[in-house]
Amino acid sequence: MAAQPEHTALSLEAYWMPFTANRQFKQKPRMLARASGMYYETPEGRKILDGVAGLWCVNAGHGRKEITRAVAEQLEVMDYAPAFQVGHPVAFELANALVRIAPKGLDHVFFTNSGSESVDTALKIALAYHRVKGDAARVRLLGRERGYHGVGFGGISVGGMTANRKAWPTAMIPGVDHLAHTHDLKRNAFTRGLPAHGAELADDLERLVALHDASTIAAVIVEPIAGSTGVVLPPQGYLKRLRELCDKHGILLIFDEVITGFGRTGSAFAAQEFGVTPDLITCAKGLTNGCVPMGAVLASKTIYDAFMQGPPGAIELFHGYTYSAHPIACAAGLAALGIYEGEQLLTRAKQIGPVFEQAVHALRGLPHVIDIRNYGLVAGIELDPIAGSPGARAFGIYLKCFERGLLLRTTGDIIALSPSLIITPAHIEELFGILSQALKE
Ligand code: PXG
Repeated sequence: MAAQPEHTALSLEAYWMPFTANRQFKQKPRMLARASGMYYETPEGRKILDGVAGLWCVNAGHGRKEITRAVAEQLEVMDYAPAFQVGHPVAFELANALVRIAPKGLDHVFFTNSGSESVDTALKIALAYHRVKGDAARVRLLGRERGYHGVGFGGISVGGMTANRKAWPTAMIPGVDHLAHTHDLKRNAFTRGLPAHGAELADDLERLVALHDASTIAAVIVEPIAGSTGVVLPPQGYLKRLRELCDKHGILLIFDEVITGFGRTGSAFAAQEFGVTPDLITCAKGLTNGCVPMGAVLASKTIYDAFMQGPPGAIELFHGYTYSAHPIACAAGLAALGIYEGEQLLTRAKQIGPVFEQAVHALRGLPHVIDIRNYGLVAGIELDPIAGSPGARAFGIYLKCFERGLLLRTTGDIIALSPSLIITPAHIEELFGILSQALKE
């Protein structure tokens, strides 16, 4: 392997890092240089256990040679093909492969390059769908408090993350409203699996229908499990109730499965795990095992067919990206799906989940831990904030863990864990050994 440049010799100034405290980072950088299986390695050769599958995306573990080969071969055969008015076989193959693992009825795929683009695409499809059906008054989009749907203008508008709404208050697209969130520590703290209380919060949709009238509402978008705002699980029965209410009012239901897709919950998609089929699913991340940027929107036959009614020769959906279905991303996606299916990773969270659950709930009672919640291979550990310094407690743990060889994510004072689906009991022991030590101190 080629020698890695010493990060101390690198100028760090030019790169404006995303979602990062740039000045703090550049004072004391944390660099990753290599990755294999469950581990990263720093430029100095220190191993770091990856507790978050990169950023919820490397579901089959790092450095999968099957994907490397597929990408290299595709680059040799055809590096790029235009996405508009011509096709290439791998795009159709990947769409077919996705439909095979998708919830029944979601049988069409629109390709994007990220979760954010998937969200904006799904919202645009929802608006256009009602229009092509002659129901053009349905223009409102509903999200949920504490939702995260990426960083596009559509995504931050339906999202319920305060920091986004504060930074760009006038950039919100019009006609958006929000359901109440479902996070309820009083009733549900330290629940294993789905919380018992809160199905009735889905009825908040009735409040918005009463306010705006159903005839103006196009779609509701929610994450089946909210990730970025701190692992918020759906109360038992909540998603079913939301589906019923959407049906009652002719509103489309969109599941943002950017983090729950590709086996995180123990099924290919959370929709299958929770037995609720939305009209549209957004996904990204695990689609290519995080190797190549790619996202997708899965759409129902009803939605797709509604668009296929216009004059022949007319473009049915005026939308797409230069890199939609990029051949390299498609090759990576096909190889990733091949690994997921070949190694039964899409359901592996069901087998290893109980070990993970036991280990995470063993942190109960450690200093400042006010909640622990988990489902499949995702967990949230909520800490009591330091008065006047929200987020500081959890970020302190993050830094300590990094020094000791564990990569976590934190959001506010919530630690999120979302390891690759290949995690073993030995890795789980190592992960929670480091984390519990950091919490104890
Ligand atoms: N929807 C959901 C539900 C997401 O979690 C996006 C959309 C946007 O995807 P892109 O590919 O545009 O980033 C996401 C992204 C974290 C974290 O630490 C989560 C995300 C991104 C970065 C960090 O929780 N999710």
